[in-house]
Order: sequence, then structure tokens, then C-alpha cells
Amino acid sequence: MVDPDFPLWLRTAHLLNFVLIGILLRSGWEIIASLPRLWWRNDCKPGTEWIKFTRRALPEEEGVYTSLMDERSASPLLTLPGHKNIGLGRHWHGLGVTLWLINGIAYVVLLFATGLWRRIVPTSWDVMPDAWESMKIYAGLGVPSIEHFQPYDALQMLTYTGVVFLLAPLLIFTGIAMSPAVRSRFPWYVKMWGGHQGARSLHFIGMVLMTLFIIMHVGLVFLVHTEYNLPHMVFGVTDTARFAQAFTITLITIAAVIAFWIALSYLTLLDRARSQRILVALTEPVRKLTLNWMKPRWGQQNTFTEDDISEFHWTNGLPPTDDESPEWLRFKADNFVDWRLELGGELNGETRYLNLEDLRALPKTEYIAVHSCMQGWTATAKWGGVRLRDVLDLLGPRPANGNYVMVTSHGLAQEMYDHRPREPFYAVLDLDMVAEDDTILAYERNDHPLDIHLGAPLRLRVESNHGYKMVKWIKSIEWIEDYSEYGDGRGGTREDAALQAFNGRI
Ligand SMILES: Nc1nc2c(c(=O)[nH]1)N[C@H]1C(S)=C(S)[C@@H](COP(=O)(O)O)O[C@H]1N2
Ligand SMILES: [Mo]
Repeated sequence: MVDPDFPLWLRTAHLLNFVLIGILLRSGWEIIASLPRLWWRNDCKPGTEWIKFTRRALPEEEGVYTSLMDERSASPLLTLPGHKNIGLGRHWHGLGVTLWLINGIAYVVLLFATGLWRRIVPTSWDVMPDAWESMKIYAGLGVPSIEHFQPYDALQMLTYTGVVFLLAPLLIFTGIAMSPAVRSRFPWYVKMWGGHQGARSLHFIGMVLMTLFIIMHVGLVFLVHTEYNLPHMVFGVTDTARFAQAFTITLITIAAVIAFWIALSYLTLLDRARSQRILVALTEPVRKLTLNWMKPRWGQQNTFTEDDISEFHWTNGLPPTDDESPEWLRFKADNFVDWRLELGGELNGETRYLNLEDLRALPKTEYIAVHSCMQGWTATAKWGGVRLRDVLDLLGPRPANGNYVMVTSHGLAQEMYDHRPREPFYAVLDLDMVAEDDTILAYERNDHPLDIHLGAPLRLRVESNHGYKMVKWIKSIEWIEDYSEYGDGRGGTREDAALQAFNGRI
């Protein structure tokens, strides 16, 4: 007899949820492997982690250790895709969360439309003592009798309600709080979660709870009245005679889903550049719809004050060495008095040279802001400098085919994704990012000339994206027609190396 309480849509949503949660967990583990430490403090000061998954001790000194050095290589059996592929992991996380949300919303809507919500959302306080009774029975390694399950018992109801209406939203809302696009537009929202690190730690704790729930849930389905559960779950029938069949199908399905998760990792690793193109194409429309309209609003930065300024500032990328850029080292040796910014390039037909005095003569912009690396650390500082668009205006009107701005460093990329000789670090900005009020060329941090490890004498500061756009030790700035002609053609060193989407913003 088909039980109307277990309709096909419910069983389908349940299976899809299982597949998608696995994709989210596995890609999430890839992301955390790229910086295997968690903090509550937003300056991520060494030694203040509340948990870490690495034996490496962090040097106390600023600017000697980079987050890329901290990255761990995880097995593709465990993470998606594994082997230090944070960019691809992020794309999988983005695709997974999109599908998971669609499935989850459909499930909740149908739950309410069909009235089935009544059996997972408690409507009477009796559920509390009843759940307590069940808990005592389980604690004594017993099983509440079948009459308690209609079709769920009180403890099950409370747990399901908690997972669907509290835990899932917690994961969604803390996930959103980690996007630099969201932070730039609604910084108060990020602050509400205890900043980026609060959101990141809560997201992690939510993940642990979700993992524990899945383990318990799967375990109990097999241990408690399994002769009812499995026919309900697979066929939607209350017919214990079909238990053996349902049992076999369940085991085969679980094995197939696990094999599918692992296959996704290896398929992704087969040709990483192609995987990147496919995943970016699949996730781009959603990013456009949800994130790309979020532009920083000037004045919003006031959410962060002097009190938020970090005691410690993490680094990615170390200052150029003698074999990377003897030129920059000469500039540094005499305190950057001879340093010149190369402004303009082919599209302008000429290069102008600006020194620090020229830059300081332009209108100054200052703001306090959080800087996040896509690997997961944050640092808050007060930045001072000139708006990029003011500097570009010195070149006259935008060249007709000047569609992007490319900023190139004296320093080299920390590593190349295909291990060819390291090339200069660069980032490409689109017209929107160039026009933003808080896209500045910073020559000061916390009211002092820029520190060496933070990009002296001039670095880029972009509010609406992660740190990887913020080129340090700037050498040149130029209009370009298309970024496909530079590097690997993805629009920046980190897009090239980490296989991140151009302007990922997540
Ligand atoms: N020249 C250069 N600039 C760079 C990098 C680099 O490796 N080289 N790393 C980028 C990355 S990934 C991040 S997160 C930020 C970190 O900025 P910070 O070191 O000033 O904190 O710098 C960005 N700018
Ligand atoms: Mo970064």
C-alpha cells in the first residue's frame, strides 16, 4: 500500500539532498585545507586559533610566512577535487550550494503545500517530554516502540526541525557572510556574525553538526525499525514484506553515491583547466544574479572603526628578492625616492611616469576596511592612497578599446600552476571595479608609509573582492583590450594559478 506520507517528490528530494550535501561537504573540506586553522579573532593572530588541522606552528613575526605556504594537499578520496585546488573547490561549492538551495526550497515549499510539515514541525509542547523519554530509551541502548513513530517520534521531529529550519539556515547565512561582495555592500551583516572569522568558525561548527547528524541519521535508519524506514524511503510504502528489496536498493544507492562523489574529484583533476571552464560557465549566471550587482557603497566602511584595526596582519606573497627584481631592491635601498610608477601602455601609445610625490599630490582617500584572502584569513587596517580612477584620468579619456585595467607587480607569482618559471604577479580589473570609490592605490597603512611586506611603496586595494586582486609592489598600470592575451588568459595570477573565476567575488 502506497503511503501518502512518503510521496515521490519527497523521496526524490531526499536522495538529491544526500548527493548534494556530499558535494558541499567535500568541496568545503577542500576550501578549509587551503588554510587549516580557525579563529574567532578577526586578525587571525598566530597562536590564537581555536582549532587547527596542521602541525605547523605559525611564526609570530609579520610578513615572513604566507598563507600559500600553509596550504595542505588533501586526498581526492576525501575532498573535491583534492590536491590543493581551492579555486576548483570553490566552484564546486558554488555549484553545489545553488543546486542544494533549489532542491531545499522545493522541498520546504512542497512540505507546506501538502501539509506534511506537521509531522516534522512540532505543534505542541508535549514534544519536549516525549523526546526526553525517547532519549532515555536510546541512552539505555533501547529502541522506542513502533507506536511512537507516526511516522516520526518526538525526538526525530525535533532533530529534523532543527536541521531543516535552524542548522541549514545557519550554514546558508554564515556562508553568505564570507563573500567579499556582501561585505563591501553590507559590512554590518558580516559584523553581526562576529566578523568574517566568526562567520567562518560558525560555518565550520555547522558543518560538523551536519556531518554528525548525517552519521546518526543513517545509522538510526538501519538500527531503529528499519523494516519500516527503508520501504518508506525507497518505495513510499508501509509494507514490511518489501524490506529486503528496499535494503538492497539502499545499500547499492549509498555505494553508488559515494563512488560518484569520488569520481567527481578525479574527473575534475583529469583536465583542471577544462574543469575550470565548465564550472565557471555553470556558476557564472548565479554569481551575476546574486553578487555582481553588490557594489561597495561609499561610507559603508564606517562600520569598521579604529577599534577593529588588526594587531597582526597576515600576508600572501613575499617581497621581491634580488633575482626577482633587482630594480625594486634598488628603489627600496634608497627609500623609494627614485621609484616610478609606469602608467599607460600600448593602448595609450605612451607611458607616463609618476613618483610618490605626484601620487601624494592627488586627492587622498582613506578608509578602514577588512581584507580577506580567499583562503580564509582576514586583517583590518586603515588604508590611505589615491583612487585608481583619478590616476587613470591623468592619461586622458579611456582609450576606445580600453576594456580592462591591468596592474603588474615587481614581484613574481609565488608559484605557477603548471610549474613553468614564475611570472610577474598581475591582476586585471573590469570597468566596474576601476570605477569604485574604494578602489585605491594605497601608499599608507594605519597612517604610516606602506610596510615592505604589504607592498611598499604602492599597492592596490579593492574593496569588493578578495585579496588576490590587490597587487603589491606595483610596477605598472595600463589599459588593455582583453585579458585573454596575458598570462594564462584568466585575468590574474591567482585566477591563473588557483583556477579561480575572473572576479570570483565569493
Ligand atoms: N605582488 C603580489 N601581490 C599580491 C600577492 C602576491 O603573491 N604578489 N598575493 C595576493 C594575495 S593572494 C593576497 S590575499 C593579498 C594579501 O595582502 P597582504 O599580504 O598585504 O595582506 O595580496 C595579494 N597581492
Ligand atoms: Mo589570497
